[in-house]
Amino acid sequence: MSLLDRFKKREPRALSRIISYVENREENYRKVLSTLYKDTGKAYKIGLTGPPGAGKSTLMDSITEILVNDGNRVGIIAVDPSSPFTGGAFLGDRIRMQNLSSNENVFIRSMATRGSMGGLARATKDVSMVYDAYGFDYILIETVGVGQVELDIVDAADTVVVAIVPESGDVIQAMKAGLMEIANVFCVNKADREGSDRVISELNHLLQLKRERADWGYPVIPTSAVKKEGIDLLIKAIMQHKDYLMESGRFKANRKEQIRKDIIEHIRTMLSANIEDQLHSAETFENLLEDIYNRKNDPVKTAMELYDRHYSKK
Ligand SMILES: Nc1nc2c(ncn2[C@@H]2O[C@H](COP(=O)(O)OP(=O)(O)OP(=O)(O)O)[C@@H](O)[C@H]2O)c(=O)[nH]1
Ligand SMILES: [Mg+2]
Repeated sequence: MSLLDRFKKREPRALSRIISYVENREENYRKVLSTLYKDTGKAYKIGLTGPPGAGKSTLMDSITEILVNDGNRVGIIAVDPSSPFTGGAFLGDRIRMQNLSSNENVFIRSMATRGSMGGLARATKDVSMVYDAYGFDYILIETVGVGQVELDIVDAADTVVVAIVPESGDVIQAMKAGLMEIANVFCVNKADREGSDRVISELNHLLQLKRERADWGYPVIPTSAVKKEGIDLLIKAIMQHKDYLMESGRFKANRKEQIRKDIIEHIRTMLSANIEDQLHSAETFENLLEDIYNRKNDPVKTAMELYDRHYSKK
């Protein structure tokens, strides 16, 4: 049986192989993705982000448990842009998620920085597509909300949950990191600790204006991931957001916008991979460099001419 056949039969090892294949950008990986596309479109994607240590992995664990008990298949992507290899925090994540990883309806993949940061966001989207084709009902993407890459990653989700904790300054930190803009649902985790009421009212206050201007309520849900409290309400809020997206037509609009970005991103990656090859294979390139160095030509004009010759179809 071919790898793709085994994938279609939902063999976890085939899933692993295809993910690695796509992640490592192996030859023809685009063809594989393209073949899989027709089987996608059924999974709902939930992004979970927030400051380091907010309890995101613990939340994912509790959310997954409920979703799986309801008969869903769940694929998890844990992104750690700061870690160049799988270790440290991931080890903790793995131990935490041990119960789940032995469940046949749950699949967990950790992803660390590979090549460029943009590459990580791309790989996350590709893996999420593979998950979708495999037949997961929900795809959960965890990432630390600290930079643009993370924002790009959650941008590929349908519902974005931002988790913050009662530690002082967390709301302000979240605002600075741009998390307030991308959140659809807020979760104040570690609500078993002191100070959560203050954070909740701070958040509610900040969201007042946003709520008035929108037709979505931006709920704030207190949770305790370790005590498994409030998780059902958090899931309910996520499902309400899902319904809201579907009924308002925003789901389709958002997905089409994601597709648009995807196409442009694929083309951009192909072009930039190709551009150096093209230029270096041109015999005259060395002469061009010499001429530019000697001020007989200039880099801008050269770039425009080369672009016209290689890429623009008039
Ligand atoms: N008191 C309390 N502790 C919690 C709660 N949720 C998580 N923790 C603890 O907080 C620590 C960090 O939890 P993680 O789930 O690893 O947090 P994270 O956001 O995934 O962390 P990074 O991925 O490293 O950014 C762990 O020691 C958890 O046990 C909670 O609701 N209450
Ligand atoms: Mg984590």
